[in-house]
Amino acid sequence: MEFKKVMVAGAGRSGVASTGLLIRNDVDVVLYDGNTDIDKESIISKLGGTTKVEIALGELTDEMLEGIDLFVISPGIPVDADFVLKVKEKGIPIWGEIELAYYFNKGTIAAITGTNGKTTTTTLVGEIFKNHTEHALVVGNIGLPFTRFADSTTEKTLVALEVSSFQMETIHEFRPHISAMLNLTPDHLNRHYTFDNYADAKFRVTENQTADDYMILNFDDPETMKREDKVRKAKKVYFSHKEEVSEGAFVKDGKIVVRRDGDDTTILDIDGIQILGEHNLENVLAAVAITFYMGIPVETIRETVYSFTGVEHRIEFVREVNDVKYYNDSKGTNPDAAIKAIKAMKSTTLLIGGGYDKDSDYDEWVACFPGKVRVLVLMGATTDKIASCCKSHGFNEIVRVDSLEAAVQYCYSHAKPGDNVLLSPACASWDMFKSYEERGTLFKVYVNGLEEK
Ligand code: UMA
Repeated sequence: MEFKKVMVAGAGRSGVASTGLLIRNDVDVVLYDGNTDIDKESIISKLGGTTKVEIALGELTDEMLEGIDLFVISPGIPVDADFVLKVKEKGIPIWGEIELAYYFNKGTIAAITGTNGKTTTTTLVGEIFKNHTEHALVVGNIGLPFTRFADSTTEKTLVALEVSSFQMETIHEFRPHISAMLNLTPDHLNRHYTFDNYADAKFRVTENQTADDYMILNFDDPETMKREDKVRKAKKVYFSHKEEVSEGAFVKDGKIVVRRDGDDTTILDIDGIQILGEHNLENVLAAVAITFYMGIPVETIRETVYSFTGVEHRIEFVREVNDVKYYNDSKGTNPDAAIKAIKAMKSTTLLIGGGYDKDSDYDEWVACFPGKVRVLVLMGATTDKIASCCKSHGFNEIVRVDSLEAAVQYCYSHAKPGDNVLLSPACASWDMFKSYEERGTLFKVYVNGLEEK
């Protein structure tokens, strides 16, 4: 590597994986984190007990930056944080984890972004890749850092990569062969400030693509299509469940068809899809388009879609207790995702919501409660904000609790036979939990502990 001494900022999943990659490739690394409570021993043990890393905690000083010729930042660190601006002023290049992984990568990448559906689509694309070749990787924002595996890729590797807006803010040369924009609704506005900034960050996924590459776009999503001229060189491919597109995947007579250069190929029957809801049909269409243009045989795509049952924490059925169904949608971390979960419920629902404040607007979410949500059980930092939004919509069935366990207990005591209990917070988890996975896993623990009456 052309860099001699690299500082990796953020000692979470992303930073630890980037540090490991650099150590494996004989680069000197300083792993930095602003949090002084971090246990150095546990980081070293995550890195396999290496002695080759220096760990620096607390305020970032000039001394710590001495000799550093590259700064790699984790997605959770804002690019306008004071210490990052200081690094920029010193003229040290700043890369995100995805750029670092790309530097080492030799495989062919399908990068999937958009506000919602990323994890389901990336997982399905990954399953299709895995059924086609033993050289498949499913990585990125999905929870497995790309840097953990980037240096073990070969020309044969197919990479299904979920990318977030945060990860796209810090790319330079990253160039996926296929990129996909699933949809755009406001999210992470506390970091990006405006919806346009957020959308621009996501569209950077195509900025280095060439005429040999493809960008897959959701034809039914107005905010995506409004910005399609951001696709400069890549060939544009669409997907739609509403109409026939000139190039790409669509639904015709109950089947998914791909039209490529004017030739139609029937891929599968939509009746064979097991994951429910219109949003999941969109995810399947996207996955079909991505894998078809990656050159995967139709039969592999079809068989994998037919056997795919969805991902953890996304409208995941947990259990039925006393004739009440419990669903874990901890991945419903923004209002748009949470609306989809409410719409997927077939009967009245006790909804558990609230969490970390990302400056979201909850109006549309609350507006879809009538006729669906009987009670909203609120917890977390956004409790007051959501409660006042409910009030302005005339929705008064609100209960406040101070823990997820209390929320589950309230629902258990008050649900009637035939009801659903849905954890779909419309907020990130970071005020009370480490991650949405931890929130969802705990929810399942509490639900699995409930007794039949
Ligand atoms: N930190 C600082 N200074 C700061 C902010 C954070 O030092 O100003 C430190 C924290 O003390 C902590 C570390 O940075 O030790 C945390 O790093 P991180 O927040 O980047 O978390 P990771 O565990 O590395 O996880 C990140 C992604 N997290 C975020 O984007 C917030 C994970 O996405 C991703 O799976 C992982 O890298 C692997 O690539 C999660 C996510 O919530 C799932 N993503 C958002 C979303 O999907 O909506 C974008």
